[in-house]
Amino acid sequence: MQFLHHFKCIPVLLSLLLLCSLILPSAAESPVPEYDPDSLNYELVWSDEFDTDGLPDPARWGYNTGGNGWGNGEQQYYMAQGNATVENGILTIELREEKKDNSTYYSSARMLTKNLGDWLYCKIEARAKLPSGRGTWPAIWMLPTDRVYGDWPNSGEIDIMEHVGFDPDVVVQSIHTKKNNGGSCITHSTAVPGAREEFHVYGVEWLPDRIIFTIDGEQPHAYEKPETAEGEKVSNVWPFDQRMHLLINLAWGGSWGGREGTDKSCLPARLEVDYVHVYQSPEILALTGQE
Ligand SMILES: [Ca+2]
Repeated sequence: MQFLHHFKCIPVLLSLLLLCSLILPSAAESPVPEYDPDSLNYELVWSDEFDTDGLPDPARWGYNTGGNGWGNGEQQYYMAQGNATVENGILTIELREEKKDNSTYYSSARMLTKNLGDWLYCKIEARAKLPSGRGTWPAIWMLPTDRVYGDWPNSGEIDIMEHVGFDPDVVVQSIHTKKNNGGSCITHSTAVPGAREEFHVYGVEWLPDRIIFTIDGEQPHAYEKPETAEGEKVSNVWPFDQRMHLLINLAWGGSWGGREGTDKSCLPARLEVDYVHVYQSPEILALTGQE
């Protein structure tokens, strides 16, 4: 308020304020640094080739465990051990029907790199072979590590690969934000013939102003940081300026995977992953103060 006392004439003040608003970016809209997306260099910063037989490397992977449906009415129970194994260079997450005390349940695994691998702007490539069968719902995806803008969906979600068994060989890649989430998320489906018989590379390139989805190096879909309306929070449509981590899981049933029922004759079902590569660009790290 001290500032005002230097001006005797309100029209002059208003003119100056208008001029400033035209020249200066709004503080709320952190400006996107200038870069050439076609000339970025990338360096491998995190990877798992799954080349050591046994349990997945605990220095790279943790687990979410339990069964409460995971917000989608999913039927599987996620275990910390026994459903995710590495053999012959491949990570396998196996979804099984289990019998115990005359009751039946479904076991699987949900692995995540939270606090072991967390990145702000990166390129991820995961080479994977998807399971078959109505009710299977594998995913390779990202969630915010610090939930700076609040709980889901306010801090965002990036789905690099989702596949539901009732819609075989169709890979779905999506963005969830506070404004667009769940059934109204921003999503794109791509036919990937042979996705359940052979390995394909599913990826994302996450930049300060766009998220580019990839499949085998093609770019079927991109989400550009939108312009925000007057008074709308940037984080409502672009919470993607905070670090995120990677998740890999195989769900059973639920609001989407089980939409057309489940057929347990497909069990055990397997999601296989040959490698996960995470790259970051030194140029982007420098531009965003992460050196
Ligand atoms: Ca491998």
